[in-house]
Amino acid sequence: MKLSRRETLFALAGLGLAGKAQPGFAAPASLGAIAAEQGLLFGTSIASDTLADPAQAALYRREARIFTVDYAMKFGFLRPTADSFQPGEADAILAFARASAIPVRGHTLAWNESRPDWLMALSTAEMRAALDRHIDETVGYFAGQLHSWDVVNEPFWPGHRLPGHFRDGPWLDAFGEDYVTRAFKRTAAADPAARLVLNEAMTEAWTEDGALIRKSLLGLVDRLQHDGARLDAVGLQGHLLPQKPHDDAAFADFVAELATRKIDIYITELDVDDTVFPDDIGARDAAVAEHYRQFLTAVLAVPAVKMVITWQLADSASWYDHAAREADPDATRLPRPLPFDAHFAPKPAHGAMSAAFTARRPA
Ligand code: 9MR
Repeated sequence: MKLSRRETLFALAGLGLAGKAQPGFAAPASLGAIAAEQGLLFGTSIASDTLADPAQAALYRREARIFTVDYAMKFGFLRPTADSFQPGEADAILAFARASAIPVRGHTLAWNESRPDWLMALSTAEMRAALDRHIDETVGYFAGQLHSWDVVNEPFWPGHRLPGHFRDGPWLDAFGEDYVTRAFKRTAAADPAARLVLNEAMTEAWTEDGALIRKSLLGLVDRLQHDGARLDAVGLQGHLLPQKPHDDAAFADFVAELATRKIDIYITELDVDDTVFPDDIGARDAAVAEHYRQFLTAVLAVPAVKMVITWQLADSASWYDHAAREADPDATRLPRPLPFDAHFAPKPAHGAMSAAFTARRPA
């Protein structure tokens, strides 16, 4: 049997040797393995295009000890029309993960931004029924296969100027603020084994909005616990924006305050926006790496932080890359927000992340 180079890489990946087969660089130890030595779970989000590219699949399998489904479990993706349910891509990701014994996080059940047109045309009573049915059916369908669910995603958005700083959208319209507790209780009933996570963005920003989101999030955790809903972890996304004010030490204090609620903390969508860094790739990669190092060093000092997940692993798979190409198909300055480049070679961010993981004292 003669194997193509891609097939060879694919086969070697199963032995953990894929990096060594690639010319031009020696594979460093995997981020997942380095993190695991400190009792930390490292992983990445994943979409179906990764499964279609054997070299990329090998990279993801080698580096990650947990996956989050990037978009294939979102409401609008699973239910493009009122009566359809299309779990095919999510099933393919689960099968890929299962073959390597990598646990998977479901993302996400109640997010006011995933709202197909058909949903927005429903009456309030129909919308309520749609959320209940979505949770019962979707959580039931994947029950027993998931490590955790991001039950509610991004509940707050001060820009919408609503009471409590809640994000506007169908679920808030249908149930008011109680949609959050309702979603947690229904998810717990439909899959008692999955850990239940409240996921939020922008908590790292030291801006007026960031402060409002942090305060509102603490209040929501208290409310869920008061309402008797099971909450296992809070997910802090970590889409780092160097162009905005930030304070890693103060952020770590906020994370420690959250952890006093006896919940775990997951960093769920880590990446670094490189817009304001130099065009020169060496200088840009160094600046991105330093940003990762400082953020992770601060936040990993909090023992409740049990997991770090990047939003994809390779620059070419990043939502920043996709957005840049959509804005300008001929774009030459493509974003470099992640630890691996478009050829799947490790970047300085990889070294910075390894160093921050290694420096963490095991809990
Ligand atoms: O990476 C996701 C991208 O493929 C989708 O088009 C987009 C809209 O559904 O969502 C992206 O992921 C987002 C995540 O679900 C929530 N936090 C922000 C992420 C980046 O935009």
